[in-house]
Amino acid sequence: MLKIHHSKHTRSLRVVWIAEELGVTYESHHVPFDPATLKSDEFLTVSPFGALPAIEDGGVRMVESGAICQYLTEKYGKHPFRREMGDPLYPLYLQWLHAGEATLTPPLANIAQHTSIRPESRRIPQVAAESVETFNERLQVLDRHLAGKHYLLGADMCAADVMVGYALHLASLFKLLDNAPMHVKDYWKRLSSRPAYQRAAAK
Ligand SMILES: N[C@@H](CCC(=O)N[C@@H](CS)C(=O)NCC(=O)O)C(=O)O
Repeated sequence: MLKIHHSKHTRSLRVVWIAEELGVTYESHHVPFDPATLKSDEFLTVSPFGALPAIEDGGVRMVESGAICQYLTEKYGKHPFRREMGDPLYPLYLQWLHAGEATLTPPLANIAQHTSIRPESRRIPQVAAESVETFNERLQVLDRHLAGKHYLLGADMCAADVMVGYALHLASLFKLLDNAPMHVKDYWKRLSSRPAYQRAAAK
C-alpha cells in the first residue's frame, strides 16, 4: 500500500490531497516536524534531504511534492485530472504544476521561517515583510489567470490545482488571503470546500 510520510500543514498535504482526489488507498505515516526526527538516520533513509513529503509505493521511494504528485497522477489518475503531452492544455498544466512549488511557495516558506520556525534571534523581519510583498504580487498574476475560470485549466480540476492549492492553504493560515483579489478568493473557496481537501487537511 502507498505510504505517505506526512506532517500537518507541510507540503506532504499535497500528496495526501492528491491521493484523496484520486481515490488511492494509502497509509498516512505521521512524522513529527522537528529536526531530531527529520534528520535522524532512520528518516534520512526514506527522505535523503530530511524533508517532507516522502512516499513509499511498492519498491518506489520518492521525495519532492511536485514529482510525487505528478507520479501518482500519472499512475492512478485519468483525464481531466491528469493531462498528457498532445493535450493543448498540457503546457499550461505543467506550468502551474511547477509554479505551485517553485514560484508561489518560496515566499511563504520565508514568511514561516522568519516569523515562527527559526529561533527568534535568527529571524529577519525585513525578509518576512518583503516575502509578503512578493507573495501578493504573485497572487495578482494568479488572479488575472483565474478570471473566467473555475480551476487553473478552466472548468475541471487537475493535479496542478493541488500544487497551487497548497500554497493557498499556507497563505490562508498566515491570513494572507483575507485581502486577496476576488478570483483568488473564489478559487480558494472552491478548492477548500472539496471533500478530498477537507479529509487531507484533517490528517
Ligand atoms: N521542494 C520540496 C521542499 C520540501 C520541504 O522543504 N519540506 C519542508 C516541509 S513543508 C521540510 O520538511 N522542511 C524541513 C527541512 O528542510 O529541514 C518539496 O516540494 O517537497
